[in-house]
Amino acid sequence: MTARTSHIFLVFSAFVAGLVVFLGVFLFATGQFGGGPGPSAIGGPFKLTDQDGKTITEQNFKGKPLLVFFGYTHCPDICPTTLFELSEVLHAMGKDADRVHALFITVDPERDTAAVMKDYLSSFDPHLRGATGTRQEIDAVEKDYRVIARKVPVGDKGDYSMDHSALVYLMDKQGRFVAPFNLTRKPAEAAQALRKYL
Ligand SMILES: [Cu+2]
Repeated sequence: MTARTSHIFLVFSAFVAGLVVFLGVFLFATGQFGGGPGPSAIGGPFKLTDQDGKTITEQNFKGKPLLVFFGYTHCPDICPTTLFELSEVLHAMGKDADRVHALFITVDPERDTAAVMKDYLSSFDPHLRGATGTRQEIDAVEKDYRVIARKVPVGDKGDYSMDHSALVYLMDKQGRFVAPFNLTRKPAEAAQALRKYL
């Protein structure tokens, strides 16, 4: 091997090594490395019923960014506050609010029928849609979004409240999880952040 060809060989090897590292990082970042879904795999297919009684799936929400929030209509504090804040962000979006989806999924389908959800959501921004389903359907979507929710008995008349995690999930137009959506900022700021995903 002459000095010149060995130099070319070295440069070529460095290039291939760089390519392998790049490909490895790319596959890891896109979750294709190792076969299974990565730790960031939040979301996925679902089948639920909206507040009008119509069947909805994740396919109905593709093409627009989606804000998803899990809760229940009997919630005394976190849910109404969060839905109010979401409504303010949607209002701050102006006409662009038509270009996003916002979905409130109940963790209490036994009480939150489609009709109850519809009535409850009439107090909030009209872009907010509600989803309920069978216990199995709700369990499945909770699992996919890593939502923790459990019944807590209140009094002795069979009444209960729900302890539940209260993240708002931002999904992109393709239905992939982006990040938790921060509502602890001014609605106009949150709206500006959301516009990046239109
Ligand atoms: Cu709540």
